[in-house]
Amino acid sequence: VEASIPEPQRAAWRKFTPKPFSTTEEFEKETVRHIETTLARSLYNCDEAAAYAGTALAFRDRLVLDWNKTQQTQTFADQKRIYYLSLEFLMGRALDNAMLNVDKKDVAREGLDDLGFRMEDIISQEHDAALGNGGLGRLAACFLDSMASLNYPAWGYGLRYRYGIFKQEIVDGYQVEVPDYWLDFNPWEFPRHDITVDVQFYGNVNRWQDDEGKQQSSWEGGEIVKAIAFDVPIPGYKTPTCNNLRLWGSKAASGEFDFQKFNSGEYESSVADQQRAETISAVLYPNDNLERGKELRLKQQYFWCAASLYDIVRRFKKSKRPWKDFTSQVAIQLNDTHPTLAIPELLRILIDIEGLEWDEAWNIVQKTFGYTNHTVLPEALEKWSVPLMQHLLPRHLQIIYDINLHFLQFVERNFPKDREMLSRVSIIEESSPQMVRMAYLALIGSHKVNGVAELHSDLIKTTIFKDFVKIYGPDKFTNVTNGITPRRWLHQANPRLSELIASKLGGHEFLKDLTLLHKLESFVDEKEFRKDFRDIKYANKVRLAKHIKEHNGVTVNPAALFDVQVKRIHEYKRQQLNIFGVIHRYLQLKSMSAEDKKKAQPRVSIFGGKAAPGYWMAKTVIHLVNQVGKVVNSDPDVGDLLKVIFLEDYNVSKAEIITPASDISEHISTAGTEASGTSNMKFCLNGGLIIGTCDGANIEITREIGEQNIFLFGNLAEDVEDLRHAHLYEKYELDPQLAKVFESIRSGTFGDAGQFGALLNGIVEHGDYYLVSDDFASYVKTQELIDESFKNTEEWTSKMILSVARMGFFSSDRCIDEYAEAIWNVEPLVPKEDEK
Ligand code: KOT
Repeated sequence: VEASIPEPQRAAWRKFTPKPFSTTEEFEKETVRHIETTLARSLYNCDEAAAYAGTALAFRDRLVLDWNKTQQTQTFADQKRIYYLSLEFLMGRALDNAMLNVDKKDVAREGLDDLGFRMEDIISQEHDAALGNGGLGRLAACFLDSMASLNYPAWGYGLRYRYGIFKQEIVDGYQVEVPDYWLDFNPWEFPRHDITVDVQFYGNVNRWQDDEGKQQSSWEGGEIVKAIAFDVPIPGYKTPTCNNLRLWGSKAASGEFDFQKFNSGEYESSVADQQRAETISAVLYPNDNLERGKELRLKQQYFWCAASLYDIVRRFKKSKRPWKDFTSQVAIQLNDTHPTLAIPELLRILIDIEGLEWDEAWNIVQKTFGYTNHTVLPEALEKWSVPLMQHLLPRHLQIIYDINLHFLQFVERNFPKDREMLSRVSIIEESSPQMVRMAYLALIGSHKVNGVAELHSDLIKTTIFKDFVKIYGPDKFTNVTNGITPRRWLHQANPRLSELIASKLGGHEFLKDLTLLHKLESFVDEKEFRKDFRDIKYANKVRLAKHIKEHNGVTVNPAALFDVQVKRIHEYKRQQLNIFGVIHRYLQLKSMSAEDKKKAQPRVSIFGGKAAPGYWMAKTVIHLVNQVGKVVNSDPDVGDLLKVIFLEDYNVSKAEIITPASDISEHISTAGTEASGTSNMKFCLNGGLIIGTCDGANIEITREIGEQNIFLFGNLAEDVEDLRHAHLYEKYELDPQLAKVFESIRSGTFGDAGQFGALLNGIVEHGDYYLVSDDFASYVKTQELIDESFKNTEEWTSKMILSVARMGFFSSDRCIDEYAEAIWNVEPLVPKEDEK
């Protein structure tokens, strides 16, 4: 308020408030101005990179105007805000999205054409913002899009990694990781050098009794690292709402200590301090569904939680409201357990700094937080060692002990006969060293816990959180099935399909209310519509075929069945099942008569995805896929009947090309392991059918689109435990067709068999934990069914159209409305014009 312009001067100010461009001419004027002044280039010196930069800056100006207005409205409205804390935001490119959201892509296309550039070339200049690993990070990005599009007052908080997820190169069939330095030119972030937070690490805790005899604690000493805010505008679709994503970067706090060092000739060591501080936000940990307990990761987590909470509390305190109002102003959602330290941090602020009593502080904390669980995989559940936490965050560890004490006393009172319960539910695991169970802490410190698909939300209640359902009752637990934003994953990635749908439904309203897609059902028998639909799918496949030709040097026939599995490489996602199925197909083709080959359905098997750098088994799978491709793609016996492609460096912008081009995509995790999956939704929304297990959101997709429109196979989640047990303790026989596949690998058909020993032995000798053999026959049979179904073009077309028509439920807009209603208790707020 102190910095606002006095009333008498506001008239002059308002006279010059910039106006957003609207015509082609105005767009060109803004773009050329930016190229010639902001970028200091000219028409003699303007490549595609400069044209991208000029275009991005022109659109950025537009966003900023809405952004300012939105933030003003939110500040003055003084109503509850959502804070979405996520260590990952997998945003992808921003320009295309910005152009579509402000509904000016056609204007820009025309303008760029006038200036001598093609829209597609300009868009592809942009570097992906790849601050995430996979589904969890992309979900956060879809949620930001939906919250803005639905006008919810919401902020995202994350880390500004200097290096996002590594770039994947395939060298001799192996994955090689290359650093992803993405910040050379990033017009979408605004450094706020004036918005900083000092974050403390290490040190020790002083405890004393104050004059009234009350126990006090304070955290002293240690070191300070500075957090600097970088703000990214998040535009909503066809609405003036533009929310904020605040990413924290780390810098050394240049206090006197450094200054002294610097002046006393310790230049090098003062620079080293600087660099050490900056490493906190240097790199995204490249593990999906895996936690490795590294100290730097814990530092990242606290750094980001502390900076974000300081910021949230600072904003609340400006309102001059009493603390009891905090929960009517602030809702914080924890994206998995990564931000769980926000719980003890808020308690520390309220108790140590603001002087609240424990009970009042605890009450505020519990009402403020909601926790989303994304996985039940044991190796992904976060635990931090007590000694590490004692060292890095001594006061937080004490607070965690206090939370645990109160909690265990509560449990003891309610379950006096169940002594075992206490050790089972304790936040502290009594191992050596002791460990802090972050999921328990997140659950205890939140008022709601949600899973991300129905099966998953049921599973967490019967497995990892079983005791907690007894303790708190079932109402603390809820389900919010994941969704995706139809703006990026339909309108942007598949503009022709979006247009076709709009032509049938009388406009693009469905992009704001995806359930309107159901109206497509009435056109399912219309001949011309069916042809248009197929033509679009074909054109998208031609585009992907071109990409494959350029990047893999392999010619694929766009008329073949495109079978796609793109996602992080993980044993539980079972890319190995897919590639074994491909080998099975290859062996069949090799032994087929010329007559039979004529009847065979041509197929292109497309894989893509990154393996965590230390995950050997996943890297082996990548290698096997590439080796199989090498053999199959050059085998004249096979020709167009089978091609095997590994697409390098799968990321969001590549997904935008791949997703609209599938006939079938694979979502084939061992039942009960994939919490939801979200790419299943993307493919289906684009008229790609699914082969999948009864896992995650596949089950709800089946319910929505009808079981005749999806290809399900394999064992059920409820039988997995028994099967695993049987493998280990009863006589175990490999599936005979899979055995043939293994024979061919072992005989060296795909290169040095030694390379694949561990992969095969995991199945043959070590219990086949992911049930590859148990599901193989059913998988192969289902793939054969797909071949037959695909040959029947009319049948297939109906399946595609009905799938799209019935996918309305899976919009992330629906998710956000569910969170807003059941967890956050917040209302939308539409930005107002500054009153004149
Ligand atoms: C866990 C630890 C570190 C990094 C990522 C994870 C993680 C990712 N846990 N679950 N996920 C995925 O989240 C998606 C969004 O909810 C789900 O669709 C997917 O099934 C999870 O595997």
